[in-house]
Amino acid sequence: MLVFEKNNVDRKKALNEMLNGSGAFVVKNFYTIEQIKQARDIVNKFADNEEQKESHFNAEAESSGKIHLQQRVWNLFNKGKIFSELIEDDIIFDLMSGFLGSKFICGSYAASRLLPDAPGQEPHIDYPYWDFYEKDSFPMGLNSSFPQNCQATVPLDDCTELSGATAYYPGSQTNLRYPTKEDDFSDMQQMVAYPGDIVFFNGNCWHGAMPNKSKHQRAVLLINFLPKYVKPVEDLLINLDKDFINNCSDKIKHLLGLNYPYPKNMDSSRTTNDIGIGYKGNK
Ligand SMILES: O=C(O)CCC(=O)C(=O)O
Ligand SMILES: [Fe+2]
Repeated sequence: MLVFEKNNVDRKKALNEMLNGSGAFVVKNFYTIEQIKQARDIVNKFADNEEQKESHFNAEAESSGKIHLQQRVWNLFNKGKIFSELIEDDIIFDLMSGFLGSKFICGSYAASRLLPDAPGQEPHIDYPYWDFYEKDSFPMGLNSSFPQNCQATVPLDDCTELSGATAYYPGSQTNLRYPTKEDDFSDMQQMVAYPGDIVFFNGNCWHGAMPNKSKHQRAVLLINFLPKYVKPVEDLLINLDKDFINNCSDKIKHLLGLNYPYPKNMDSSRTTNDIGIGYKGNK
């Protein structure tokens, strides 16, 4: 995993690392500890007080009666201003524009909290490939030559080998395939990172949360980014009120897909000619 500081992120190297290299990189000291503390307090408040929410790849936790030791807090856009502040960073926009196209969107913005003794997840790949084990539901010829997702992980606690830092199999993103029980995971590494850091990885890279064997909680923010044309996994708009939409920044509108108007009600559109470069109409 390549390592950068906030003031020396090499965009070309970083994006190449995600597509062709290990699949992941970390930017150290990206956020202030104060920002992370604010986010952590809110995540903990929701995780402590809300009922268990849907999560994924946790068959082991479920069958061993430990599913409650891993918790999700979904749709962070409506849970505090700090979450907009963290995601609308210029460097994130620059990196995601290069990786997924300038009209990239946010597909999901959640937190994953592992309490002590939480089991890990099964190795998997992320949305839109998270059910790629049903390969016949995907187009023929689909491969990993270009990215259709990117994951960002923002540690709210120390993510160490002991506390269950996300494990990944370096380079596995270069051959798009859903991992199976028969695969050898002995070369797995962990994305060790600390509050203030942000980790980016190609969601086609085999990965999963590891067991939390420490005595403290391990919470992270999990952000899924997608190209403009992929249907987001989380319905982020449904719980956002009009005030939020009217008052949020252009970057948040961009992330919510509001700058890309499809599907559109063509019957009520007032535009008579929209898409096209217009060369025949040029005088
Ligand atoms: O919590 C983690 O470390 C990773 C979570 C993850 O990969 C997922 O839920 O898709
Ligand atoms: Fe994942």
